[in-house]
Amino acid sequence: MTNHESKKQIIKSTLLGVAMLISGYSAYAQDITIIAPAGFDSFRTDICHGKVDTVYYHSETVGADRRAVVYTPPGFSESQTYPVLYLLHGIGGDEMEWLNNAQPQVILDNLYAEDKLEPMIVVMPNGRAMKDDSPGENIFAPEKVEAFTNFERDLLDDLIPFIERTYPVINDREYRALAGLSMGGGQSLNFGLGNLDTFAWVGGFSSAPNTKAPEVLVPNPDLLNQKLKLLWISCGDEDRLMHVSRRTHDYLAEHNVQHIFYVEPGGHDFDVWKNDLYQFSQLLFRPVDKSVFNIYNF
Ligand code: FER
Repeated sequence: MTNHESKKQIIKSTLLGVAMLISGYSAYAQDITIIAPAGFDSFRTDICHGKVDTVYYHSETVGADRRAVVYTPPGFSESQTYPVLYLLHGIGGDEMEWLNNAQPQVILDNLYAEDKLEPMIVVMPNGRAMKDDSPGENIFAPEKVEAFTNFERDLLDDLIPFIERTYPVINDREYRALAGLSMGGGQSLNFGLGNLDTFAWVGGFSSAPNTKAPEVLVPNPDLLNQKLKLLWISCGDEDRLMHVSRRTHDYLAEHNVQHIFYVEPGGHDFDVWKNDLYQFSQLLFRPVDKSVFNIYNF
């Protein structure tokens, strides 16, 4: 076992112990796996697979046709309706980043095979709302960073309406989730918490400094408790951007906003984000027991 693996194992055992103590060894606690088990991201030939497509939507915001990647679950049928997770990339990425680095379709297919996931469509857009939406030579160029902010209008006014015209989805805030990694985590918190009429499930994975200051992000803490089904904030314990997640968590805790704050072993990388997708996706579009949120806090 490598150092990293043994650390993960210790944390996993400790957490399971804590979870079992809290819940009095209930069956529920034993279902909670805080670190994704080995093989969660391995392609299996013995199960059904979802489908990954590239789509183009017209963006009035940008004045261009824009690309997005869409995953539909195994057994997808036009005669059913589905909730949607909008899943955003980081500062150096684009609409292919999740696909190329995490193979989310493999993680999700495996979860479906174990009956651990509500059927949902996952949309992976390009979060840089500008005509040349490639990362470019300087990913921190001011116009590139600004385009991440401008994506709020593209998402709300162009992409979501396109998805809802094109796919059999449920057009309701309780059936829309927004999550992302790093720069996309900041976008998810900013746009999700800023548009509670559109989203009820919000996740920031290793959120970047584009995340609004807590008092700007959450001017009305009570409203979050009323409206959100799930607010998820996670970060690797070795991530240099931890201060962003920490300050957001501290403010939420101080103002009694129910949320998950999940610190996991790892840095600013896809080992962490794959685990986040594995954990977060399983909570979506199902009844939420907010009283177990604290088992993720350690
Ligand atoms: C910064 C550091 C990191 C920042 C953004 C990032 C906008 C984004 C990192 C990522 O998306 O991986 O100061 O400012």
